[in-house]
Amino acid sequence: MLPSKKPIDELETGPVKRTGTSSAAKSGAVTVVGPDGVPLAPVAGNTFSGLNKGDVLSLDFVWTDHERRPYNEYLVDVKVEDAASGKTLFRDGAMPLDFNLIQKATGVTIDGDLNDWQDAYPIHLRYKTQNASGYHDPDNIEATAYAKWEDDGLLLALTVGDNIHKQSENAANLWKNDSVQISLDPLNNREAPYGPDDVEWGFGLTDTGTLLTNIFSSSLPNPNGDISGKTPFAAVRDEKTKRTFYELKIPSAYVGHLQPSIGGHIGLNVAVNDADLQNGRDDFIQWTKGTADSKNTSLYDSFIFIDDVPPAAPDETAPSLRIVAPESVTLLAESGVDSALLRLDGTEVASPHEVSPLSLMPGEHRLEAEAADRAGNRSSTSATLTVTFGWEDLPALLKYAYEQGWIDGHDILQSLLAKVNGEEPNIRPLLQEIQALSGKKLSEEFASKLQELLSLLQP
Ligand SMILES: [Ca+2]
Ligand SMILES: [Ca+2]
Ligand SMILES: [Ca+2]
Ligand SMILES: [Ca+2]
Repeated sequence: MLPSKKPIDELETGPVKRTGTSSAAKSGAVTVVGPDGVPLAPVAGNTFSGLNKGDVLSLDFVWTDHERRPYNEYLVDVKVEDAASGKTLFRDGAMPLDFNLIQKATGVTIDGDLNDWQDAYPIHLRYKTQNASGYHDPDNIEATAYAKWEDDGLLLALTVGDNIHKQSENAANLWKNDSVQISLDPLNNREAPYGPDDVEWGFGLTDTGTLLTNIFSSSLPNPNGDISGKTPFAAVRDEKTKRTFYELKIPSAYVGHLQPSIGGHIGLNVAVNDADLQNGRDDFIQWTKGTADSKNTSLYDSFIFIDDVPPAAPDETAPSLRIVAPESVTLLAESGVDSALLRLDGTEVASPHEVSPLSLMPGEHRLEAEAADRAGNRSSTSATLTVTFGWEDLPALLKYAYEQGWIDGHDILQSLLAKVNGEEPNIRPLLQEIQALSGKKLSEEFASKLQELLSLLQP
């Protein structure tokens, strides 16, 4: 499969490229099954004929599985069958998709733990054409590399499968043993040999645990040589799984033309060197040619800086609502609520809504709440607010009215309280006094409310 320049949710076709290897011209058919197990339909046929050795066959298939997976790992089953004999010429049951994409980094910690790379797009170093020896043994050397960008540099992570870890060289010679080489063509101007903007860095984890960083190629004013410990780099060897993890940052401060921004392009190549038993380098594998074999940035893939925030899982949960009463009425809604509405007796009120004395007459009141979240899920709830009022509530109400200034004068308050504090409710003299004071020592509105309340208490 050719590397994709689009993230998985925008992928429309999966192009299969195959180079003829047989001296006799071949005819046949290519089938591809997607990561979800569904065969991909060819865009314009899946057969070929007259494919000679060295000929390049390219066929497009319609990509249908857009589900994002951790580390953007999408495995397809590719099969090439010979038309004449029906024999399988080629089969890779778990061929991973590669991407020429550099994801924007958020929250990456350079610690050798690649858990923070699950949203990154991979390139896989696993084909015999990528191997120096022209032969590929997955146990001997294989790698997956990821790149991410920050405003001030490029982050890279590699998980390397290697049967024996060996690194006993110094920084300048680290390439001779197990190590990683990164080449950048920041201007993407594809020069050979390296141009003034191009750099080649190397990273190694020694057998004693020392971390080596060496700049093999750069032009002034960019620094050169052994910079071990000066830039962020971590490496961890796991002997159980025979894997070595590299996590590092190439800061823009060290590479003048490295200025990542969305939609920008950079030439990038990754090589992994392997030494196992002998002193020097046994083998290496590189994404494209031009780093470990020659110094040629025109052979590099052009990678695109993207900011590909994975879409959030669809929100199908309606917001939950709760009405809390009675001193104040508060609408409690979950976060993620886009709009919420509280109605009291059909009139919209703010939440929280203070239920002040006398603002609601005794009896039942209807509370209704509605909320919607950004996904358009709606929910509603309602409650009944029952307001009670009795003779025993009058002293507190009068004191409250005095504090509010509705009763003008402490003597008036005392006079009213005297009529209320009796053992038996005696409403008539109280009503007469209220009538006489209304608009004078009692606010007209309070007097009117109080009369209304007292009339409800009358037998
Ligand atoms: Ca990490
Ligand atoms: Ca090896
Ligand atoms: Ca360049
Ligand atoms: Ca090795």
